[in-house]
Amino acid sequence: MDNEISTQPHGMEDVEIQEWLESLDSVLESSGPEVAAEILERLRAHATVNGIDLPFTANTPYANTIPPRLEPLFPGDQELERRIKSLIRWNALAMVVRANRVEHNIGGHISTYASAATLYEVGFNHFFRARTEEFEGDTVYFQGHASPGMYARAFLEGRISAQKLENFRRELKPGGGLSSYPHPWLMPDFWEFPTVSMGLSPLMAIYQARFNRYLEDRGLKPVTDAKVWAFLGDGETDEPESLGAITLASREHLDNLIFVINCNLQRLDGPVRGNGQIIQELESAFRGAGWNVIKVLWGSEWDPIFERDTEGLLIKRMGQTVDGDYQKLVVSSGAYVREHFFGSDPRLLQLVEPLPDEALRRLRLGGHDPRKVYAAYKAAVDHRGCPTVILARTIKGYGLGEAGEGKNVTHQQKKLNEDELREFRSRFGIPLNDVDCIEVPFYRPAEDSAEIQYLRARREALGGYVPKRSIRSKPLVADHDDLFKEFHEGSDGREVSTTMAFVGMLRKMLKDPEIGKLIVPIVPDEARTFGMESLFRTVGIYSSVGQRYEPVDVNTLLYYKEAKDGQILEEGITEAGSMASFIAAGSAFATHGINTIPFFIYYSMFGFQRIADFIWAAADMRTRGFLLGGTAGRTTLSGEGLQHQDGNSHILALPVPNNKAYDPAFAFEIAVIIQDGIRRMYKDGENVFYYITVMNEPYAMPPMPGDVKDGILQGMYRFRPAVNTKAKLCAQLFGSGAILNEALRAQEILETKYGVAADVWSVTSYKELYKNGIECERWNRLHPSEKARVPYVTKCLADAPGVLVAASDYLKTLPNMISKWMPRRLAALGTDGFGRSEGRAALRDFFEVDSRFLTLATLHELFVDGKIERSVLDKAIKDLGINADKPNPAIS
Ligand SMILES: Cc1ncc(C[n+]2csc(CCOP(=O)(O)OP(=O)(O)O)c2C)c(N)n1
Ligand SMILES: [Mg+2]
Repeated sequence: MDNEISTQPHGMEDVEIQEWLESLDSVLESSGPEVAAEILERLRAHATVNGIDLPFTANTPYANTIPPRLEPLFPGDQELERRIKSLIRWNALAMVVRANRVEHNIGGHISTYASAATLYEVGFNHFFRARTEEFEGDTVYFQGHASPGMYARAFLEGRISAQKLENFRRELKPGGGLSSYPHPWLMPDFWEFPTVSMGLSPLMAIYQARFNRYLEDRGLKPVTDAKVWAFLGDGETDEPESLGAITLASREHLDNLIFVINCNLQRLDGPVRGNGQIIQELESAFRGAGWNVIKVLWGSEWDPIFERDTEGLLIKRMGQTVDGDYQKLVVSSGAYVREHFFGSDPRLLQLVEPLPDEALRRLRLGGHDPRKVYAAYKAAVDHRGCPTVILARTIKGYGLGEAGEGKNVTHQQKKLNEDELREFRSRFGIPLNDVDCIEVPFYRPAEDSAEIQYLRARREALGGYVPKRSIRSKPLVADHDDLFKEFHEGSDGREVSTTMAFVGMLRKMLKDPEIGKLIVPIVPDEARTFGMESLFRTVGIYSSVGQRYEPVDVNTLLYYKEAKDGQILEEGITEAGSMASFIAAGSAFATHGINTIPFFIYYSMFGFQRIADFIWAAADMRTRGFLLGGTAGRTTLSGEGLQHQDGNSHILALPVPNNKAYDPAFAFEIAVIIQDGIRRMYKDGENVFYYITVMNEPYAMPPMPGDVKDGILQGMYRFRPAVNTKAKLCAQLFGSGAILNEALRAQEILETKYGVAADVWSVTSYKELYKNGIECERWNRLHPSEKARVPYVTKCLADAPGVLVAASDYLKTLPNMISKWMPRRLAALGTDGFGRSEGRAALRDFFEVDSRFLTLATLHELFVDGKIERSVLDKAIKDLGINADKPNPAIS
């Protein structure tokens, strides 16, 4: 803070600099900014050619991007808008304070909205257009922790009752409450996008904006000027997802996308960059990525001071001040600011000489000045050719005074004492007396007050209220029996993988008259892995610019065809980005009223394991569609090793309540699951989405053995009963996915070598069986005098004789979690442990899930039941070639 500022590099004369500046001014005046920019660009090139080493910087000075002379007129009634905003501030604060008075530690945030109120209010009064019959509307991602402000506004709008506000964070109260953050699952008529897991919404917003273009380019929706707005915290930008896709946005020229970053310079614990400048850091990142950056740093009160600063001293001083100092300065007294900021140079002091200390203290930051914010938004909305980011400087906890303004603890401030409440009330002119205000009542002016009338009129002019979620798509009508029938027939002995079978279905679905155009295949650079390259040619890869080059393989049948109306979203190596596309496509039934059906196929290990939080957000959003975990199974993906071989995802899918997870073995199973899924989601409007694992192991696909559709969907069915119905030794074998074939082989070994008659079941979904089991248990507990419900597993196995043995390519937990609804003890085999770079046979030996281990496990269970001698076991271990002293795969 105490560096002496010099403006004379290498002894250059003031007058010389002045001349250069004056001539630029005159160009600006006579020929405009474009010519001035051209001259500067030429100068830069000239300097470089002449050996002048100009340091690279993507930064502009620490000043507002839009100069006052280019600011548009503010179109609103600024005084009324200020009063409305003050009321919202009060009610937002009241929600949190009241909630915490009733229930200590119920939480909530005051400071985030306090800093962002102007950023939102300018949007609500002038920019955010609602979704209407005629216009699709703008899409707004609200910063999660600012939710009290959105609720408080909806309260003034008459959309949320005082009782609901009273029950902020108390959703289970009679009459209902409000969820802490934006959760469409919890408030499906209000919130559209879950944003509170920080970093997700910026990435989702980018892909949403790109998906909007995709829908337009494919003729699924009209071309409009609808915008996607994403409001982020500056601390949030540290999440890798936040900035991870910004180059996609510029590459795709997404001028329908606007980021507003609330730069209050603070996060939860303290400053975002105490020793640096987060705004400058973000500016260079975004400018470097090709975004239009608009900095809104200083409020109107600063304009005359800058005008007096003909030497550029002030801007230089601002550029040298670190955020830690700024955090202190903005909440300090005028005298302090004069001494510590302007006092570093007598010439700076002179600039503010006419201003009394009180005026110095009141110099607003840009993000708190509606005129500056309006100018930035207007420029962003009008900007063409690339996305815009607005970096708005604000104060965290603005208006809280001693209760937290700009303090490091402010993020978690939830309580104000009486004096602090009175001060806040006075500062924002809330019409409550000294006694009433300490009760922190909600305050809504009369319906016919100027404030309410204005607020309603503004929203009416913008098409209605925001946020608001509604489902505008019409249900599908066809049943698609014909589409899926052929896959019930089997492959006639031809060896195909379930992935190939799925791709065959996808190809057919793409041709369907009803759903063909709605299918959105999404792939993160793995189409060839899954044998999908034929689709490149038939439906094309989406590219907003078509194909500007002749592809190297143009003479081949399956050339790499990019097209403006291409249907495949080939996202490149980004599972997170692909998932964001999945979310955009799978929620279009609400966002756009379009039933797009996404099929996102990826390396299964890089799904739930890598991007689980996006999947959780998709669930919250009631996203529809199909996630396909390709190359799935710990022992079915050979060669790749421990980072690729997935024995986890069906476990990781368990916690997602509305996700239906299937591990099918055969083509007909997949056909049944997908057909039923489309019906549930797009015809019946169920809020579910699917996870289906598909494998790359080729084998003959059998025909569907009778009508087992219901069993497939419920999670299990008897695929191949034992031949010998009179055998003394019996078993039930449960297999899933590619491991089902091991169970079928074990069935033969057991029958021919050990006289054991085994039925083989295909368990298509342990998750479905588990959910059904716990649902029955719960119902029975709550209804003791009614007829008990019987879990589906129990029903299936009611008359099934013999010992029970299960094997899957996933952790043993899966079968174990349903064993309690089985009639007897279950032996579970699975693939707990790290994978190996090996072939399938060796892997199944290593993980002890092949037909030999299934046979041994069955014999062992029979031995435990006293049905066979120990010697049979000893001999079997030898005969089956099992190494009993091999390492334990679970821990090696
Ligand atoms: C992924 C994730 N990590 C951590 C948190 C917890 N958290 C909530 S708000 C917050 C600080 C937010 O700071 P900033 O993004 O600057 O927003 P501000 O409130 O300052 O506007 C943190 C760490 C979260 N919500 N999400
Ligand atoms: Mg912040």
